[in-house]
Amino acid sequence: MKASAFDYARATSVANALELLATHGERARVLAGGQSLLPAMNLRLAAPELVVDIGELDDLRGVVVKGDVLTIGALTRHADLLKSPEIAAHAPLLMNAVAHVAHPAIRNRGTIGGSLAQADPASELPACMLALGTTIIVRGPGGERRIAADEFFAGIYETALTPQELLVAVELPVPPKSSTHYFHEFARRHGDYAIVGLAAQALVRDRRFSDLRLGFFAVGDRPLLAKSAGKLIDVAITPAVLSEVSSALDEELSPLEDQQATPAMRRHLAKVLLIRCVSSLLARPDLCAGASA
Ligand SMILES: Cc1cc2nc3c(=O)[nH]c(=O)nc-3n(C[C@H](O)[C@H](O)[C@@H](O)COP(=O)(O)OP(=O)(O)OC[C@H]3O[C@@H](n4cnc5c(N)ncnc54)[C@H](O)[C@@H]3O)c2cc1C
Repeated sequence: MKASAFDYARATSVANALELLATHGERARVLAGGQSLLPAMNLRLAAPELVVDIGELDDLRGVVVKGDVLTIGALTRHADLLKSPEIAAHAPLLMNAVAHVAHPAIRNRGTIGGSLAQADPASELPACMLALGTTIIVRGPGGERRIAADEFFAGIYETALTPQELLVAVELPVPPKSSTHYFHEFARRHGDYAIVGLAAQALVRDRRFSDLRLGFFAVGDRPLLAKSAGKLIDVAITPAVLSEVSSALDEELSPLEDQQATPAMRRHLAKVLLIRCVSSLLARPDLCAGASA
């Protein structure tokens, strides 16, 4: 199938993109890498009257570290994240996660801003943003808004963005050198969307967590920052504690049914991931053997 007819405008600046979006509102759609928008248009799941191409706005591209803040421009491609020394040094979780986003051809075009604005609940990067405590920076007719990642994702393909707004960057606090991370997803084949996945960032002292952020994906209509993680902070982790946290996590999940898995299977896999994650972050294989999923 082919997309229905649409007008095309190549934005010459962020201000120009915002003008176009302000004038055309819901009839316009932003085009970044096109890896989600163009298939949706070809399938007639999206039919914008105007496509605003921001692909040449180079000031929205790149990774910068200033003090203890890492800023990633919205147009930074997945492939750029994989190659960035700043990401390798300060946000290795992202590097692990991006390797699971689709395939090289898609990663060469797809952008971080596009992935977050698309808000697919099975996407890797939104869950990473929760785990990393990211702030999402958005510009619109009223100026700039800074939105915490856990308030940005509002449902399947839904975010806090209005049709007049542009996601311009994300800001991550640079994690302490001693912090550690975990990423894993269950997928039918490498590069497929996850059946269930987990992106985690932690601080471990004396074999206890002093901080632990668990970003689950494909477990509901949006990525989930698990509150149950709080029960693992500053306590000795035993199989019994882990089992209690697994049960609490179950309450937080609202998995959806699709062709890949039932809600029961997703709940089970999320608990398996939780236990493997904790065991791996604490370097305690005994927890995997001792705790039941
Ligand atoms: C075969 C295939 C497999 C895929 N597998 C995965 C996968 O495993 N994991 C995964 O996460 N994704 C996957 N994707 C989806 C895609 O790679 C991502 O959603 C992402 O790369 C899209 O980024 P983009 O720059 O191409 O966004 P676009 O397609 O250009 O835009 C996506 C949406 O975001 C909006 N948008 C884009 N940029 C902005 C901005 N700066 N401000 C406001 N709105 C904006 C657009 O209007 C559109 O609604 C897959 C896609 C394909 C075709």
